[in-house]
Amino acid sequence: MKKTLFMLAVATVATVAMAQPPMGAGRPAGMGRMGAPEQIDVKFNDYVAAPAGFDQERGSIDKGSYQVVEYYSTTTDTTRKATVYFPPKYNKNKKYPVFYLLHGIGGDHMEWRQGVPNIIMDNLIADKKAVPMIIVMPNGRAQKDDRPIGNVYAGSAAFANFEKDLLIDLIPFIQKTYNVYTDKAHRAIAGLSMGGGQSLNFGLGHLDMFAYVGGFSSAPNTKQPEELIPNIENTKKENKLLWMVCGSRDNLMYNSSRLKAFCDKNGVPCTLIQYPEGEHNFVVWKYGLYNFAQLIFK
Ligand code: FER
Repeated sequence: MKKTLFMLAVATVATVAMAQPPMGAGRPAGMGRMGAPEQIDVKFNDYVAAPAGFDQERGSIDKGSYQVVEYYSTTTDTTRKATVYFPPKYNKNKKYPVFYLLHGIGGDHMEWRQGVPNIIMDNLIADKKAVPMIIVMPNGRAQKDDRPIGNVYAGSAAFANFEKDLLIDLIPFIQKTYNVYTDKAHRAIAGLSMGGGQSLNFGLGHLDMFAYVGGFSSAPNTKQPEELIPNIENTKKENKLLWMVCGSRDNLMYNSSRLKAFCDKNGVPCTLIQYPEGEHNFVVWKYGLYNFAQLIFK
């Protein structure tokens, strides 16, 4: 009872704090600090720091580019936006794999830009640590008005609804608009916070569509492990990568550690790195992108 009251109080404060999120870039302070302060015993994978400069622009290398694209969604019956990253020396005559990279509860198709995915990827590709790929950063709030305004927590259902938009509308749009591979071995999904929960839910829920799945500081929209992995042998056979990171100071850790504990118990290969002193912010998410991007399409 005491715990329930405490959680209610935390939830109420969170809702009030979220009522007027700041406009534009940046996210409300304290996001991710709420949620069950539950500790799950789990063995983390080793943390290896990213090299200095991994997120710094280098003068001497080829650069990729961003484009905001629009597609019609039958799910919402609206035109929706997505940011697309094209790798350096993008060539229409070459086929590319596609990585769907999802934002958090207060963001939209522009939020990931705070994490400079273009710089991180340009550097990785120049160093041959990642293969050239197209990265699609959609708006994961599948509803008619998909702007991150008002009480963004009230729009949680739209994050679940994005499963339809992604599978029925966005992926087919990307595949008919760009010269990309269409098999699951060339499709990855990862995201931060709400987008991490979506990636685990949709990625593990559609093993025929995504071979590589990542969750960075995944939020409480993450389904229970038994729901994510109802058939252990099938997941072991079909999934090529299940990779997670979360900050040691992030109260949302339990969403990741609960899945990691289940995987370890059942022999499902799974990585969870605890970012030392990490909070619910782009320090952890940039690290997630830097590492996840090196492990996919190989
Ligand atoms: C919650 C705490 C955090 C929650 C969502 C979040 C839906 C998401 C945070 C983010 O995306 O940054 O209780 O419930």
